[in-house]
Amino acid sequence: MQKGKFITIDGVEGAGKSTQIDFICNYLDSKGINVILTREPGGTELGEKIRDILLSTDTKSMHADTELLLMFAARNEHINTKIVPALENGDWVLSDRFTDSSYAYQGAGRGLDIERIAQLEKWVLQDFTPDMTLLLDVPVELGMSRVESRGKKDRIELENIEFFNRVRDGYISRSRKFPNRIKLIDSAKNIEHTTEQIKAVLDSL
Ligand code: T5A
Repeated sequence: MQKGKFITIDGVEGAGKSTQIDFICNYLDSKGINVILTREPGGTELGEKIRDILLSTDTKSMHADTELLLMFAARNEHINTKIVPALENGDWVLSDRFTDSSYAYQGAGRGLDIERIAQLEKWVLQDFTPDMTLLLDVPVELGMSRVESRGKKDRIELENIEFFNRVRDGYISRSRKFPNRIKLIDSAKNIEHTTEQIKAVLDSL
């Protein structure tokens, strides 16, 4: 039986997820909540190996279905060996990205059939779903400009602007489909403005 809460944070590149994760962990900690931070793809030893395959530019080509299946393979390991045991232990889990990324990147971005993603989700997750998803929204060009100084791009970051605009639209349409779970956060202004909105939705949880 699940005792802790499962929170996910999602959005396009440069939306500010990593920046806000620090705040969320400290805020929950200040409330006496033990929070386990994890990420996708990855989060487990096997998942991190799959992440390397997925994001490395040494991977010269990958069929879109393979990309989707690898995301869900890593997720299956993640849920069963890390997330669910932590929740059952009474901890809260914060995941940097989760299944909404697959709908946005492989669905809206790559153009894979949403129904097939839903079938995989049903198979791997059954009815398991985050208690709350923080969707950090930023115009794609602004997000890109924030991460540009990092230099070398990973395999997915090499996609063009049209791809990321489809990803962003995919996220927004998911937030409209699941308004109770997915909280749309405007992350286009300064860091403090984003943090204030996140604090308000965490308080509601
Ligand atoms: N993926 C993942 C899929 O395709 N399908 C899936 O199912 C899953 C799970 C993973 C990749 O995998 C793909 C999606 C991704 O392409 P990742 O590790 O999650 O990648 O990394 P990114 O999304 O690339 O993370 P980024 O680091 O690019 O973005 P963040 O974490 O959102 O941004 P952050 O916090 O590092 O901020 C970037 C810069 O902006 C500044 C920060 O200080 C930092 O310098 N910043 C702001 N500046 C001004 N105002 C604000 N409000 C700011 N917020 C942050």
